[in-house]
Amino acid sequence: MRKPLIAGNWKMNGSLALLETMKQALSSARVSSDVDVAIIPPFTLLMSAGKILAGSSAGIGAQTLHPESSGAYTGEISASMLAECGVRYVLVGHSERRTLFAEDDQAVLARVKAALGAGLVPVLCVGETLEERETDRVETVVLGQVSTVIDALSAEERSRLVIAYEPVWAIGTGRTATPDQAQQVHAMIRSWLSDKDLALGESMRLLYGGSMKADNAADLLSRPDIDGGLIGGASLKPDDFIAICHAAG
Ligand code: 3PY
Repeated sequence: MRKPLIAGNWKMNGSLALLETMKQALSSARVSSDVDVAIIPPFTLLMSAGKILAGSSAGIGAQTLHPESSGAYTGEISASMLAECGVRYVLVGHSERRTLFAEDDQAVLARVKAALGAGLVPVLCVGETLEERETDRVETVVLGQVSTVIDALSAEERSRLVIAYEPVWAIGTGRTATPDQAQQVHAMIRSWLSDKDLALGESMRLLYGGSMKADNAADLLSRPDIDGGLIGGASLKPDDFIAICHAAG
């Protein structure tokens, strides 16, 4: 009943040429309509992505946004600007934003609210560092990040959110959480959501991110609480990305 979502986070990579190649790959791959697909390129490619990928099965996402709607924020982009580019999804709280750009939980919440206000689907990224895992703080950290956002939203707003669990130690490192480790955290998040609101727990899409690749996707995606993937490096390789989309559906 939860439709899988496979989203490719290109980070500060990609080009017009890669968009064209991805479009060809997606149109010949016949990805199941039971899977949602998203391409999340850098800001500079968003307008072109809308045109190049129009007619393909992929939605467009952005990697971040500013919480204000307009103003003197040199270099920043607002939710309504993203919506005007045809963007559907926006990542919020990716660990690279949290650590490299000092976005704390309140900054993340402000961005989630701005995204929802513009009709975008926020993909809230949460996850623990290696040190937090090794000191048994996975639950405190992950549920802390989830609850800061969920507790500040209305039921209707919560229903429009997607959550991505991305253990920080598995991002860009080539290390992946084992399917059991990932499933355990996903089940913990879902159980917390269900305690709050049973329907929310049952309907919330929980993606796994952190070095998901063509050769480990099927195993991760077979777990009951893993509803898709937020794909880093493998999303830059059209054949690998398509293989992951096929593994989801
Ligand atoms: C990764 O897999 O490296 C990611 O950060 C996906 O967002």
